[in-house]
Amino acid sequence: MKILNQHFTALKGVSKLSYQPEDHGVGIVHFGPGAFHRAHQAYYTHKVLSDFGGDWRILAMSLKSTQTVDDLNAQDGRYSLLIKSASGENEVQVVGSIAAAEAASRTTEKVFEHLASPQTHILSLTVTEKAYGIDRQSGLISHDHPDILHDLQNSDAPIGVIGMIVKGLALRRANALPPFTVLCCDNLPNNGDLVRSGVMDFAGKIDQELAQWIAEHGCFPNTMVDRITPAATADLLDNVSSMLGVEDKLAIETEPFTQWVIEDKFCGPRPEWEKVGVLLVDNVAPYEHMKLRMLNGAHSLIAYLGHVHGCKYVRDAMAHPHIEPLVRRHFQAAAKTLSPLPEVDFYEYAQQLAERFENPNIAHETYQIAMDGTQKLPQRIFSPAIDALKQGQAIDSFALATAAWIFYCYVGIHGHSVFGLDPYALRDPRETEIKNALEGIGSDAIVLRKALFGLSDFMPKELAESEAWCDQVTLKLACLLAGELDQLAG
Ligand code: CS2
Repeated sequence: MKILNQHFTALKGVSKLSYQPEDHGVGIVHFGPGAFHRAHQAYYTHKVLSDFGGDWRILAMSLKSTQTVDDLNAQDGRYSLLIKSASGENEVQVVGSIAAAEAASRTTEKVFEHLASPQTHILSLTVTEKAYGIDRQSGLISHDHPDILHDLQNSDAPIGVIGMIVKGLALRRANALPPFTVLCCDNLPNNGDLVRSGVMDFAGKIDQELAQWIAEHGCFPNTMVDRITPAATADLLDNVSSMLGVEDKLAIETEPFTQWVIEDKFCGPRPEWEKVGVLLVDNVAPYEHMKLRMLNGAHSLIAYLGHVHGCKYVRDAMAHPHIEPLVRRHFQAAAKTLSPLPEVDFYEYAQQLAERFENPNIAHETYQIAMDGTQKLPQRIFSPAIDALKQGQAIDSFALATAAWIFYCYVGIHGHSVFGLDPYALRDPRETEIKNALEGIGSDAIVLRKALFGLSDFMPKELAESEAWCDQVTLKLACLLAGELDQLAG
């Protein structure tokens, strides 16, 4: 939308596009063009296009929603990214790396056309943890995931992530092209390896030769992605309209900090992301552990404690006299479970995280982060807890995060007269199971703890069988139920 760009260019503090997006071909297909993608991968690729050019525009596909797709197409893929620093200085960048968008619920024709084209080299993904339908323990596809079930029966017309990746790869093979690199950018442990494993299992079930070809030629680098990006709200869009004098339905706010670490294991060409700040490494695991355990783990702790204690935003929890010390303690507990990373001081990283969380200009809702707890806790809280147990380190902060999640589920289902909270939706794919488990069992901490530990394939054996772990979670939960937040730091 030319108007968007012209309006922006007239305003002070707005970086206009320094390239003509239409001059650049599409080289990437991306699934999941939500706020995070637009603040992160699309931003890095935009910087490459700005500084170095290349045919690296992105064709974006939304699996579930149609609104973002319509808005993207109406704005020619352009949108403004508001980078809000703690000091109050805002920077606005117009991003031009998204070429067009499609909604899977309508048609996937253009997406598969691009996936089968020699010009496309990468399929990147930010679809959230729950969308894949891969069992985390076995790495095999989950036969109770609706998309997987559908796609196994209809592999030519898939509706889910894994089915679509496999169809895309099958088309490449049929066209005698090398595979595209599958770049998973979701907060999952060993995200590339996990997706490879699910793809291999799915492909093996529909076409053995295809599975063999993927095994030999496929590339699924692991990645670590980081940029705090709240979901866009009506307030944000109003602010942007009045600030810029133009309506931008896709505007998003984000923080100045951004990080992307990728294993340099691509099947073909890629944008020169390393020239715009991306770290290309041999092994992402230590970075990923650091981020998942310190940032995301603390985020989950904040989300569950904060939401029930009246902290609407992360920054409010960081200003809460009892919650803030617990967050700082969590950073330290998580850091103790990590292998050293050359040139990274975990203490400084923790300091930086606290400052990022405190950013007064970022309105990151605790309720947003609280979503999908069953999908997030395993890698953020349970894995470091298992390591801490093995190494004889303190587990109380991980036990607290787990108790806080149980308490959040309990309050969501029953409400809480002491906190004056009405019930709320948990927004978790296992919400019904959680509800059933907590139905009519009262409010005793042991009983509640046992009920949620009993969810199938949820609590790892190492923790479920640890008396110390079970006791700690029960103890913390009892404090929360009694409204004794001030007792938890001890
Ligand atoms: C958050 C993440 O919503 C959540 O679960 O913890 O989205 C977090 O903001 C990002 O991973 C930061 O990079």
